[in-house]
Amino acid sequence: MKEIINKIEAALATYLKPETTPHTVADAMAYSTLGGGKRVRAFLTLTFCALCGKKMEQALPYACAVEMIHAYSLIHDDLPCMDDDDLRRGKASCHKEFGEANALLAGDGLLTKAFSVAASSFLSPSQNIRAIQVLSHFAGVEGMILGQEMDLAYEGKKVSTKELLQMDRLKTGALLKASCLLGVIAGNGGEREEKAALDYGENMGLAFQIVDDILDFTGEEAVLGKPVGSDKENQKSTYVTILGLEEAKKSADLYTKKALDALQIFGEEGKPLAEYTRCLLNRDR
Ligand code: GRG
Repeated sequence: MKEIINKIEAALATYLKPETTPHTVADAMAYSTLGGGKRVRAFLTLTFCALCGKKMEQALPYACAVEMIHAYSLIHDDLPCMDDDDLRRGKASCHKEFGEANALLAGDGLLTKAFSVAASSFLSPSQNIRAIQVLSHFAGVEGMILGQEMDLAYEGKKVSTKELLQMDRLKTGALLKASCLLGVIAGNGGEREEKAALDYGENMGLAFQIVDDILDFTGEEAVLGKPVGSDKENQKSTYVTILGLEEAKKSADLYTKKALDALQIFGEEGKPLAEYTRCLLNRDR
């Protein structure tokens, strides 16, 4: 795993080399993207490519594109007009380090660059076009952005489990789903693999967000690298604030199990990803 993560870090660093564009916003983009984060999304892209029988390296541009979109979402999510968080990945959040306007631009820069990275990958033009469509659909106004809109609209309101589920599916699940699907596209997988990637991403995404909610309640700021208790402070609707800790844990178990079921089609080859998925359920950051 360490080897795979190193490949991702190295590829991201080549795309975000400050010397190619030496100015504050480029520095802010590199600051928020490099040297932090678990790289879950990029890891999924590379892994699904390998599960389709191809070298995982060929999915690196798509994996970096999805990590850039993720980094942009975190920068914007931390802004005072959103969650107003000062700490991210164990260091000052982007707007605390570079100022609000530069942080906004750094997010915009990462979002835009992600599409250029996907478009100029060495895969076929039809794969690149599909990858761009997938990224814009799942990260866009029908996906992650809509989820974030719901998150803001639900602040201070009592929401149903169904509404909560839909918000999480979009806010967090959509980009994770896209990460898996991008791996299948890079690996030239077929309908069967695409379906497995979507099923896995859907359920793993829900489990991932529920654990994120649990960590906001039970985690330690020093380990998490971001503030704890911010959901309660911001009157957010989460699995923990709505259903309580025990029910939240049960739901995370349930969706992890469903995610693992989706990997069955890969047989033995799917076992390392299954193990990784179980580790995510028990993560502390
Ligand atoms: C367009 C102004 C504007 C804002 C967009 C879309 C958006 C803001 C925010 C996305 C919503 C969001 C941040 C959801 C949380 C998803 C989540 C669980 C993030 C944490 O992911 P990890 O744990 O983080 O993978 P690391 O740091 O490990 O990469």
